[in-house]
Amino acid sequence: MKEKSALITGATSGIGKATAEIFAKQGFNLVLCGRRQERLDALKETLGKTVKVHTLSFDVRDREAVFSAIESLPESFTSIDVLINNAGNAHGLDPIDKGNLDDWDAMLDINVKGLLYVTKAILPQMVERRAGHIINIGSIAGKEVYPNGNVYCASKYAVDALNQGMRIDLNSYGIRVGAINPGMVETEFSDVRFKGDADKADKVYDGLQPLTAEDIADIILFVVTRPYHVNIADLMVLPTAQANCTVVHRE
Ligand code: NDP
Ligand code: 8X3
Repeated sequence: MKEKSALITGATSGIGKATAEIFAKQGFNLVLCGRRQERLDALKETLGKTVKVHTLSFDVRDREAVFSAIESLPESFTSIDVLINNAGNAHGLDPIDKGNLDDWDAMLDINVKGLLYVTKAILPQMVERRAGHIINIGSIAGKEVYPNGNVYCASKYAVDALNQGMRIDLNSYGIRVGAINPGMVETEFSDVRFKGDADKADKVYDGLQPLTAEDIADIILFVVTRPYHVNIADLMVLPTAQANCTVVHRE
C-alpha cells in the first residue's frame, strides 16, 4: 500500500500533538508545524522512530514564512495526502467594548488568515493529483456565539464558512474537505486564552470531565481513514457534560 502523509499545523501541543501521535501509530509520515522548535525536535525524536517526520517552524501569520516553509519540503514530502488545519487559539475573553486589539488581530490573523495561507500553499499538489483531504479544526464557537466570545467566535464562524467554501470550490477535483468542531477540550487552550493565568484556566474545567486532545485525535483518525468516497463534512464533538456553549453540567 502507498505510504500516506499528513501535514499538521499546531502540532506542538494539544489536539495537533495528539493527532501527530495517533497518526504515527497508524504509519502516516508526518510534517509537523508550530513555532516552538524544541517541541518539534522532541516530536521528531520520538515519532521519527516509527515514521518519517519532517518539522517546519513558522508563524502561520507570516505569509512569506508559510510559503517558503512549505516550498522547502523535501521531495519525499511534496505530496501531502492530509492537511490538518489545526493551529489556532482564543486570546482573551472580554466583552466587545473592552476587547484588546492585539487579541483581535491574533485571533483573526492566526485562526482565519493563517489557515488560508497554509491551505493555499498546500493545495496545488492536491489539485494536480485530483486527491487530498483537508480537515479544518473549527469549534462549537463557530456554530454558536457566547458571551464575551465575540471575536474568537467570529474567527471560528469564518472557519465554518471556509470549510464550506473549500468543499464547494474543490469538489470538481475530488478533494475531501471537512471540519471537526469540538466543545471543551482540556489542552493549553485556556492557558493561552487567559495569558498564563492558571487559576482562570483551571476554572473552565471545574467540576466536569472535559474532552481530551486524544479524544479529538481519535475522531480525526476515524474521519481520515473512511473509504475515499466517504467525506465526513462537519462534525461537532462535545463532552457529555456540555450541551452547548452555555449549558454545562458541573458536579
Ligand atoms: P493548544 O494551545 O494546546 O494548541 C494550539 C496549537 O496552535 C499549538 O501547537 C501552537 O503552536 C499552534 N499555534 C498557535 N498560534 C500559532 C501561530 N501563530 N503560528 C503557528 N502555530 C500556532 O490548543 P488546542 O490544541 O486546544 O487547539 C487546537 C485547535 O483546536 C485550535 O484551532 C482551537 O481553536 C481548536 N479548538 C480547541 C478547543 C478547546 O477547548 N481546546 C475547542 C474547539 C476548538 P506554537 O505555540 O508552537 O506555535
Ligand atoms: C473552544 C471552545 O467554548 O471555549 O473553541 O470557545 S470554547
